Amino acid sequence: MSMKILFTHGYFLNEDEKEKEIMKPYPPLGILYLSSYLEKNNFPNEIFDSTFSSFNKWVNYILDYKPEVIGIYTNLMTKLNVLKMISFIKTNEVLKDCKVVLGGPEVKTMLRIF
Ligand code: B12
Repeated sequence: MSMKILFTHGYFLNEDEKEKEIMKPYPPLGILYLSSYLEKNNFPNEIFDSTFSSFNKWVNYILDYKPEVIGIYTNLMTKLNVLKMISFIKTNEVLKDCKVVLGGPEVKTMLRIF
């Protein structure tokens, strides 16, 4: 039986006034690479791209999918949302066995928090 792996990030375009003016959002390349690499090596996985979504929709998705491992891309802009995501996961009974793995350029400061 394969593990339920989910990749996600904490960027919500709707919270980014500057980017809403420019409207040239970028795909989450890092997690897309990881996802395709794992898939190629027989680890099926899902991606929740939060860009056009909201925190509430993210919550509903997580509760429905119930990942066993969740990999979250973390950068300077998104780290507060990522902290919110982690604390949601860690305080939810349904997700109590879910392992959280962080990656991306802002992991070091997160280590100081935990
Ligand atoms: C292209 C780029 C941009 C583009 C596109 C941004 C985008 N949203 O995609 C533009 C020019 C728009 C941009 C803007 C900004 N950027 Co920029 N950008 C980059 C750059 C040069 C490359 C990013 C990239 O696509 N890398 C390729 C992908 C494949 O790599 P990756 O995402 O890092 O993922 C790899 C690993 O990190 C890891 N990984 C990623 N996620 C996960 C998850 C898990 C679970 C695991 C295990 C591993 C993992 O594996 C991946 C594959 O190897 C980097 C510098 C760099 N060389 O990395 C800066 C960088 C990411 N940017 C940075 C910053 C600060 C910004 C701005 C805030 C600048 C500003 N003041 O406006 C804005 C933010 C805009 C936004 N809305 O996000 C900083 C982030 C610093 C930080 N601590 O978070 C960086 C690191 C540059 C730097 N050294 O300062 N940026």
